[in-house]
Amino acid sequence: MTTSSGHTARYVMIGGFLGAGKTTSMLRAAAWFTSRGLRVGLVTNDQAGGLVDTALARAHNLAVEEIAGGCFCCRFTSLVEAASRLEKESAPEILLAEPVGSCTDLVATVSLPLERIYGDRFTVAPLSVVVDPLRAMRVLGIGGVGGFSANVTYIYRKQLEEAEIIVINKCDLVSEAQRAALRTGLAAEFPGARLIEGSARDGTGLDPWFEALLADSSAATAIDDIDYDRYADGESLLGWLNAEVRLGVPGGVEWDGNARLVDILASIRAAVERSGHEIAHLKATLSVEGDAFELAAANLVRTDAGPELSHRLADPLDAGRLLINLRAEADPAVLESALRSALDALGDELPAEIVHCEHFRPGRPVPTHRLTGLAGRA
Ligand SMILES: Nc1nc2c(ncn2[C@@H]2O[C@H](COP(=O)(O)OP(=O)(O)O)[C@@H](O)[C@H]2O)c(=O)[nH]1
Ligand SMILES: [Mg+2]
Repeated sequence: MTTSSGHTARYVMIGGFLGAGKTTSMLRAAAWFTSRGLRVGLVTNDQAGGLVDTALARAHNLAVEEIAGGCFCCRFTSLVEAASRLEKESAPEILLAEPVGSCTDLVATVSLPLERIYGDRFTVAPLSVVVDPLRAMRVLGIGGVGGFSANVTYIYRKQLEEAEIIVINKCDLVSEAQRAALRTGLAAEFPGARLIEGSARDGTGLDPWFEALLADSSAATAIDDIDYDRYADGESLLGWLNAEVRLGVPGGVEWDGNARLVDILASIRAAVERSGHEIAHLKATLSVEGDAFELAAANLVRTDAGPELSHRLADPLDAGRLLINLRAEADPAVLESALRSALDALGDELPAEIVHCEHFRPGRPVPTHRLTGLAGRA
């Protein structure tokens, strides 16, 4: 099957658990491909709208389409439509797609359907799964304590099981000994995957990965024994909160956006910790009203980690728009009250108005397609 334009894009899916570094890696990959003269489009994905990842991609001046309200596998048609819009807009040769971080079974529900149904439009690159080494050591029982319950861990392992490339990211955060222990553990448990080690934040160690994404085709097989009841239970244990907040007053007193953003994340973290829950990812952007390119971004990826700024605002501001995306193994109502208490703590000097807030547990995954086997592979 060929499109009217005859255009074929390389579909590069970068999976991995919440907070592993998928978006940071995608932005690195986008820069790497672009510097080699390739046109790149991005597709971001989430269970809800108002995405920090999309705001970040736009701030990097990249062509991006967002699929909100469900994962790629459950909104497969939206994925293909998003690709079509990008094709019209900028005819990307590389489509970088970030699935929801609590999603798995992507070979059966996304890669194989793309190959079999839309093989004229897409070549599928190997499926990558990015891991945060500290989180991976906890989940695989190699080091560290605390974390998620059994069915959330089940999703984490299933993600790794279908990976063709496992990227041990954030190598800057671990010792050589920890890295070696993780490498050995991953190689023993997931022997079919190629291992890459690097740091998306500083861009080191990733060239062999990007070269493979450009040169190789996916030969992944679908997970053959996935239990959708466990998967659905794991998903539903994760509480989701996406909120948009107006901060400050146009023309009013100026304030330090970078510092306030860190304060807000630190208060939310403390409130979730007091209630005894594990944060998977808390991310936020603070942008100057009406300017998508001027923003601060901050994240934290474990309850016992502090917030880190990854992008800074150059100047103080009077009014800004805060986007918060929080995923934790907690009742969503706990997440909402953590947000409200963090905003209350700002006091009268920085007025905060929540303009949009969704908090929920993701529903059972019901994929549009689920294909298995190797039929149709070139
Ligand atoms: N130290 C370190 N932090 C990283 C690295 N890559 C990503 N991060 C941070 O990890 C957090 C989550 O990253 P993000 O790309 O949003 O993860 P995603 O949820 O998988 O898309 C952010 O604070 C990033 O700045 C890395 O190589 N080293
Ligand atoms: Mg992301």
